[in-house]
Amino acid sequence: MSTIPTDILSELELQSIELPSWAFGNSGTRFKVFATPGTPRDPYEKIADAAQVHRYTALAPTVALHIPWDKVDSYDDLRKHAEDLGVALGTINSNTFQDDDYKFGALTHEDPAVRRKAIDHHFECIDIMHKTGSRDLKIWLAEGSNYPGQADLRGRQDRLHESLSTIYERLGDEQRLVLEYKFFEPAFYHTDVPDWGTSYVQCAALGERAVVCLDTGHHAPGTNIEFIVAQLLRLRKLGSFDFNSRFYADDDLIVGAADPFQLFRILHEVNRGGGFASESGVVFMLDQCHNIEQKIPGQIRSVLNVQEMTARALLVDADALSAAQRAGDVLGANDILMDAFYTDVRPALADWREERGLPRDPMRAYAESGYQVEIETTRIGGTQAGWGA
Ligand code: RM4
Ligand code: MN
Repeated sequence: MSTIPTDILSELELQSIELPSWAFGNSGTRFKVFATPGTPRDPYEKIADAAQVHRYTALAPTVALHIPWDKVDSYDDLRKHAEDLGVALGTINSNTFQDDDYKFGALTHEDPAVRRKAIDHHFECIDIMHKTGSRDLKIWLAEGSNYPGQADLRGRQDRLHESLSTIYERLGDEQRLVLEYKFFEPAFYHTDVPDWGTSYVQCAALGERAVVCLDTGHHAPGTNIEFIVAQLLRLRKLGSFDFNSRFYADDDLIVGAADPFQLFRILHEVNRGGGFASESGVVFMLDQCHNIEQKIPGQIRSVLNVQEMTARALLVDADALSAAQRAGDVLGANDILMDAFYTDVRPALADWREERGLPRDPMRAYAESGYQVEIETTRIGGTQAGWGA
């Protein structure tokens, strides 16, 4: 008998994880970018690689784009290309962190001309969203200061609000603004959107279609991320995840690789808060870079990790857990949660795949497919994910 009951197996059917186009380009640390053979040379090839992940897992039907890294002449054409390969275009990510004008900020800059330029970039992203059929505009800002006294912290929050309002007003009725936070980097002393509270405050001031993006790598070590998930779901402000894992800072490693138990705890709170229901609007995206491993298998492993920990989270006996909580049964409650976490769901998920005409072992099926050999021999001169492309 399967370790996963049928109702949970059918719930897993609904899972969809969005892939970042930049995961397929070369990327590295600030010390070195190692080129990987077969790297995509343009957005079309990134989408083709992303489609491979979906093909072997049925878990990744959409691909997020980053502007300007994924700029093309015709978005209609790119959209059709994606559809022909069985995937769709997803979130559009803006970029205000690679231009000299933004040295002292973009949406928060003292100079209205610089703010205007950054706002116009977001307008361009919204125009693209209309063509790609994307719902979400995701904004991560590299803004802050390095030395106490350098910047007017308070004035920058006011300008941020003003700039975000102008962008928000421009969105279509079905579109959303998703604001991502990160506790440090590239600025070292203060960051304008460092935490979920600031993102929440800025989003709440905009309106219902402004929501928070939680990147799992963007917290100080030891932060209880599942608590933030529970809180944002309560407030109906959890817009999306950027999944990855980290040992020390913003490492962008394979989700669930560093701490599978943390991923389980996060997904348990997603389940508790109704975040798996499509009405919740929560997008489960990866934000990862594979700098020494092969990129397509890196993404296949990642979506399988999310599926595996989702299955375990769905296995938590909710009634027994709340009975134990109400009874003050400290260790009993903990046991119930740990029982689900320790359940090996891998054989049952292999069966799940087989029943749906998918390979039992997607990593192996991809390795044996010949796709990797083909891209390594035919693609010459693949580019970096973004920086220096
Ligand atoms: C940031 C953040 C964003 C990503 C940029 C490149 O740390 O995670 O999501 O778009 O990096
Ligand atoms: Mn991110």
